[in-house]
This record gives sequence, C-alpha cells and structure tokens, in this order.
Amino acid sequence: MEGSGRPLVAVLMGSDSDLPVMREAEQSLALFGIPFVTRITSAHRALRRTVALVERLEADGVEVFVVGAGLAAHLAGVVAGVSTRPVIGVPLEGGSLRGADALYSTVQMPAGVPVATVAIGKAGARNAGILAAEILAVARPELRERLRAFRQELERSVEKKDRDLAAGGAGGGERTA
Ligand code: AIR
Repeated sequence: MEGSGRPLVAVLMGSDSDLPVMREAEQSLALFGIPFVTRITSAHRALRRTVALVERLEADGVEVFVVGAGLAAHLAGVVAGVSTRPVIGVPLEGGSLRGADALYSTVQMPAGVPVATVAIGKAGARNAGILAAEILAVARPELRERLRAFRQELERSVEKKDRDLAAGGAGGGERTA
C-alpha cells in the first residue's frame, strides 16, 4: 500500500484552528503509508456542505473517517449520521472547558450511531490515525505487519528509557532511603 493514491481515510476538522492537533493523525497515517485526504468543514457553520462532502468522500472510496472538533463538537456525530463507515472522533481542547465539552459531545452518541472516541487533544489525534490503520488492517495483511513492527518499536523505546534510567541518564535508577 502506498502513501499516495486513492484516499482510504478522510481527516476532517471543524476549523483551521484544529489543524496543529489534527496533524498528529495525519502523521500516524503517513507512518503506515495510508493515503488520506484532509478537509475542513463544520457541523454548525456549514451543515449542508458537510453532508454533501461526506457523501462524496464515501462514494470516492474513503473507508474510515477521523474527525476532530472542539467546543460543542458535533462534527463526528454528523459524519456518523451520514455514513456507515467507521468514524473516529477526536475531542479537541479549546475554550474554558479545555476539551471536556468536546469529549462529552463526541462520546455521548445515542444508540445506533456510534463514534469511536479517543482522548482529548494530540494523544487522541495520534491514536485516531493508528486506530484507523488497525481498522484498515483487518483486510490488509501488509498493514498488519507494519502495525506489528510499530508495536515492537514502542516496546523497544520503553526498554531504552528503562536502561537509560538505570544508567542514571534520566536522573534516576535505584535509590535507597
Ligand atoms: N467548531 C467549528 N464548527 C463547529 C464547531 N464545534 C469548532 C472547531 C474548533 C472550535 O469550534 O472544531 O475547535 C473553534 O473554531 P474557530 O474557527 O473559532 O477557531
């Protein structure tokens, strides 16, 4: 699978102010060589346009939607209402409630229209890209291999941190009282 070509994932967000965080999702998808398209649209400011865009993306072959929004974040729910493809919602920080508003708006979907909701902010956006890869990997063995290698690398990075700690590099190691 190549990083370019027909997009398999659509990364959608409510505003250009969401872009710095949603770049994390793009980076995860790029890491696994998954072709994606990124678009800005809004559930509240451009509802009809959002519906038409999602219908077009689905018709063009998008298999998973990664959707970020902040404040009263209804974009992921609207996308899930339009499409039967899996929707991963990323609640974004911003405003006085620091993402709690977006988390509740995204996660509390009524029965029948699921949104798989990840953590608030950058960690969530990064995980959304990885989760999209895992969904696509169900039917793509080569992508499963990339995910396995990624997990091994994660484990190695933890081992390295532990070794560095033991060597005193991170200001730690064994201590006595
Ligand atoms: N938003 C845009 N339309 C509907 C919603 N909920 C969100 C954006 C962004 C926040 O409102 O996803 O996180 C603030 O947008 P802006 O454009 O004012 O910076």
